[in-house]
Amino acid sequence: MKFKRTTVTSALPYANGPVHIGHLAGVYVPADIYVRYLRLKGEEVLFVGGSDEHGVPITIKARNEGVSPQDIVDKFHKLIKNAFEDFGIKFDVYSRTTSKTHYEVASDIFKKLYDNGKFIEQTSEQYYDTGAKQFLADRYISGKCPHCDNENAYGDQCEKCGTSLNPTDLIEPKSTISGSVPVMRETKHWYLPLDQHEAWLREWILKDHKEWKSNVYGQCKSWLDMGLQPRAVSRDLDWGIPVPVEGAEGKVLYVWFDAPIGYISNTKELCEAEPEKYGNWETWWKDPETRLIHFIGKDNIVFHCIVFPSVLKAEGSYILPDNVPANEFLNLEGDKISTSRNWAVWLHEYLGDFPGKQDVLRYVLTANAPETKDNDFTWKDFQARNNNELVAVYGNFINRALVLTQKYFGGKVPALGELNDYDKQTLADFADVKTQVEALLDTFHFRDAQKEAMNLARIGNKYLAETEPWKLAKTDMTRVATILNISLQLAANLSIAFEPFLPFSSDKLRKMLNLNSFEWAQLGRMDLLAEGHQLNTPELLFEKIEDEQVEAQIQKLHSTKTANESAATPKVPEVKENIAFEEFGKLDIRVATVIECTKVPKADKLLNFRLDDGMGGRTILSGIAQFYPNPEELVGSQVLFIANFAPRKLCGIDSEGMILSAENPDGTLTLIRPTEKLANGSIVV
Ligand code: B3M
Ligand code: ZN
Repeated sequence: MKFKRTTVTSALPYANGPVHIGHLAGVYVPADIYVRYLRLKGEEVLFVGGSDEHGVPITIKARNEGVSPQDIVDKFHKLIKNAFEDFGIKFDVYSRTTSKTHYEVASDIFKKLYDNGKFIEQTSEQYYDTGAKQFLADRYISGKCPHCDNENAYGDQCEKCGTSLNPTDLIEPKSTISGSVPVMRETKHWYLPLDQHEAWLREWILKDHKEWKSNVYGQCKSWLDMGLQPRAVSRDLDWGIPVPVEGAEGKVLYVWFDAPIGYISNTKELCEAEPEKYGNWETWWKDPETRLIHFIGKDNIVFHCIVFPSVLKAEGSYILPDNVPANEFLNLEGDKISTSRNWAVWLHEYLGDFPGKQDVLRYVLTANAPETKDNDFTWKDFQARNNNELVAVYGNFINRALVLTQKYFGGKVPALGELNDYDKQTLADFADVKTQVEALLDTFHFRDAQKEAMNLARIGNKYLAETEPWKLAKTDMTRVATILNISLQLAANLSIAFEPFLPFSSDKLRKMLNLNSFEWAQLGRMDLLAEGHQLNTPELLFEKIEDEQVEAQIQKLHSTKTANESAATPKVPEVKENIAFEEFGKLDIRVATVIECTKVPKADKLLNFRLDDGMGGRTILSGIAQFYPNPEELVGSQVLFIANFAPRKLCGIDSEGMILSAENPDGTLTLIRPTEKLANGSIVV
C-alpha cells in the first residue's frame, strides 16, 4: 500500500533522570535520522516525543528526596527537553504525560474501552501497609530473596542475583514506606484480556509483518508462542491518571497503559495549537494512509507490538504500527550502562563538556548502533572515529577542496573542462549513492547508510590525494579547475547525504558552499554549484580530539563509579566512647520546616536556612551547599536541628543552632528528614 504520510514516535523517557548515550543510540538518534531523511525527501512526517511522567519509580525518587513527584518530573522534563533540543533531535512536539490534554485523551480511551466491555474486572490479594494506609507497589516491598538470601530484595526483583520475583516470594516482607509488615488485602483491578487478542495478533505480526527486524519479530513470536495472559491496566497508587470509573478511588491507570497514549495526546496538543501547519490530529492516527513507526529500545517491544496495539484495536478507530524498529542495548567501556552505579555518559554533561560537538557523538553512536546485537561505546573509539574518520577523511577533503578553490580561484567555482577516465570513474561511484543510501535508510539500516555516506567522503578524499591539483597549479590550470569543480560538486553532495546523520556539520558545510536550498532528490547530481558561484570563507569542519580530553572522560567515569561502589559496601566509622543518658538528655533536638533556603553570598559551603521551629522561627547556617545545588528545592522539607546550640556568627549572620545531616561513606552529606509530617518544634527523644 502506498502511504501518504508518516507518524514517527520515539519512546517517552521516564522523567526521573537524565538521558544517556544508551537511550540516544537505541532510540533518539535513529528516529531523528529517519525523520530528517523523510523531511529532506519532502514527505509529510510528524515526529512525536515527550516525557513519561508516571509510574512507581518516580514516586520512590520523590519520597527519597522529600519532594513531590511533580517536582521530580518538572525538573527532569525540562532537563531532557533542553538536552534533546541542543543535540538536534528535532521533534515536532515534545510534551508530557502530566499535560491536561493527556489526562483527557487517556481517560477517554480507558472509558471507551470500559464502556464497550473491553476489560475484565478481577479481584486479587495484594500487600497493604495499614500504617501508611496504602497498597504497596512491588517496588515498595522489600524482604529476603528466596534464591540468594539477599536481605534487601524488592517485590519485583532481587538486584543481587537478578531473579524476577513476585512480592509474595519475599521472605519476611516489609513495607519500605513504614518498615512495618504488610498484610494481604483484596483489591479490584481492570485487565486487558490479551488472551482474547492473541489470534489477530498472530496473524498481524507473524504473517503480515515478516519484514520486521528479526530481534523484534523473534521477541513477539516467543511471547505469542508462550500464550498471552490478561494484563492489569490499573494500579493502587496516588500518582497517575485516576481511573475514570465510579468506585475506583485511589486507583490510577497503569503507567504502561497511559504512556503510549501520550504519543496521541502530544499529537493532539500540537495540532490544536497549530492547526494550519499540522492539520487535524486524527489524520496522524486514524487515516489508513498514514504510516505509524515506533522507535524504541528492546525492553519496550512487548508494550509496543502487543499491548498498545491491542488497546488501539479494542478502541477501534486507530491505525496500528507499520513497523517497530527496536534496537538492542549499548554498553559503555565493556560494562552495562547503569544509572544507579552512575556508569553512563549523560547527554547534558556531554553537551557541556564538548560544546559544538553534537555531530561527533551522533556519528559515533550511529557507527556503533546496537541495531542487531548489543554494542559497546568506548571513549578511545570515540576519539579514533573523530580523528581518523571525521577529521582525516571527511573534514580533510572538504578543507582541501575549499581552501584550494579560495587560493586559485578566489573562492569562485571554476569551470569544468574535459573529463579523464579517473574523473569519470569517480563520478560514476557517486552516481548511484542516492539509491544505495535510500535503500538502507528505508529499511532502518542506519549504521550501513552512514558508512555508505562516509565511503563517499573517502572517494572524494582519495580523488584529491591522487589528482594532486596543488602540483598542477603551475602547469595546467584548466585541469586544476576541473578537479576542483568535481570536488566541490562532491562536497555539495556530501552536505546532502550527511544531512540526516550530521545535521550541524551539513549546515556548516552548506554555509561555506553558500548553498541555500537543497533536497534529497539532488543527490548524485554534479551541477549543484554553477560555474562562477561564489563560496564563503572556509573553516574547519571538524577538530581533532586530544588524548587529555578522552582521558578526563574515562577518569570521570571511573571516579563516579568508585564513589558509588564504595557506597554499596560502606566502611562504617568506629563507635565513639560511651556516654551517660544525662549527657544525651542535654541535647535539645527538634523538628522544623524549611521556609527559606539560599546560598550565603561569598561562602561556597554555606546555606542559610530560615526555619519554622514552632517557636517564632530561627536562622541556621549549614555547611552543605555543595550537596544541594538547588537549595530552593528544600523549601517545605522538614529537618532536625539542635535547638540549644550556643548561637554563633558566621559570615556576619547569626546562626542559632545546628541542622543534622548524615555523612555518607564518600564524604557527601545528606540532610536527615522525617518521613512523616511532624509538628514544628517537636522534640526528638
Ligand atoms: N518510559 C520506558 C523506558 O524509557 C518508558 C517508555 C515509554 S514509551 C511509551 O524504557
Ligand atoms: Zn537474590
